[in-house]
Amino acid sequence: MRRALELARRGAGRVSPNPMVGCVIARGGRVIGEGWHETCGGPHAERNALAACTEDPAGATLYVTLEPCCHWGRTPPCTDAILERGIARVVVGCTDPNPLVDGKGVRLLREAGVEVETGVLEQECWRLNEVFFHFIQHRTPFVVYKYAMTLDGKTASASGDSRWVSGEAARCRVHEVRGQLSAIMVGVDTVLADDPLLTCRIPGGRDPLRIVCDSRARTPLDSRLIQSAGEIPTIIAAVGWNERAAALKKAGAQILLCGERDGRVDLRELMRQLGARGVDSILLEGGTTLAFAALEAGIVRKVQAYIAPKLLGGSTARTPAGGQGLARMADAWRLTGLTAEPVGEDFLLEGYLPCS
Ligand code: AOF
Ligand code: ZN
Repeated sequence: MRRALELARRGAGRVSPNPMVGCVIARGGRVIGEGWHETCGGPHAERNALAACTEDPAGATLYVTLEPCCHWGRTPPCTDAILERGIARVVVGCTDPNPLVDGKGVRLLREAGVEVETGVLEQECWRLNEVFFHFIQHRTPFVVYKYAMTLDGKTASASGDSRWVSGEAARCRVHEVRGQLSAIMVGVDTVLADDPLLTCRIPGGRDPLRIVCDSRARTPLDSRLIQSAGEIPTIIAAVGWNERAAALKKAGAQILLCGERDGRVDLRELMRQLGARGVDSILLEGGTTLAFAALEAGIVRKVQAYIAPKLLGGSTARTPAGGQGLARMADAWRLTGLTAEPVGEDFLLEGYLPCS
């Protein structure tokens, strides 16, 4: 399964909106075929592995990171291919939450007499396609709330200096993530304070769609975002039409009108609208107010906190999420599946929040 995971990753950036899937066929501890899902619309991992077999796979074991499909999509069902070639045993990483599959692939194989084992390296297999799995179930973007802070929890000094909290390796990693997710979202206060460009600045990287939560359409016409809106798609999410919105539209931005909640953009509605446009993932990058609002609205699925080995102090120094905050410790949002990983001189802590 580890090898199948490795193979699956080769599909990165090529299979979207499909999941990355890898497959290994083995007999008696010997690998006789390998394959992965290479392009959206192309054959699935199982069919590629079966086609690559160096001997007849009848009676062999097939390891696959995702439950084999049993439906006709752009390609025929993998379960048919598995049965036709006489595979005796199938080992599955995680279930395919696609409502067209969702356990039916495993059931069909079992009913046909194939021995099926599920849940092998399940967490790794699930994480590999967390965006796909979320989007296919909810049709709203998978939101990653990312921030960098000092070990004492500050995102800037008391005087407002924030360049840079984290080291070069961590900043480089953020650009990689920007290239992997569909969109990046900030609050208008971040645009007013930092005038960010929000592009992916690694060689060969792809720029994400840029979204500004800007209820009153205050994004300046001369901001770097709007100046580049002709080349890089830019959405201003506002609550009503006004002259500024009209001018931003003329300058190349798309204006998305949403309902209002507490004087701000209704984030849950915004997520539904973006999902309907096919935006499957968002990196939430800035604004302490927006961060808290996003947590409160329950739209955040994953948290990525880069922690720098630095101390700043300062009772007025900014922290990652501001807003009103929660009153009681017992009500705190609790992450699950927490992992920690050194990235250069910093640590990256990642965890998940449940759907609400
Ligand atoms: C598998 N193996 O390698 C992949 C699967 O339009 P299609 O035919 O490509 O079907 C896409 C759906 O098939 C996708 O939404 C997901 O549920 C599943 N992907 N399944 O057995 C694979 N890529
Ligand atoms: Zn399939």
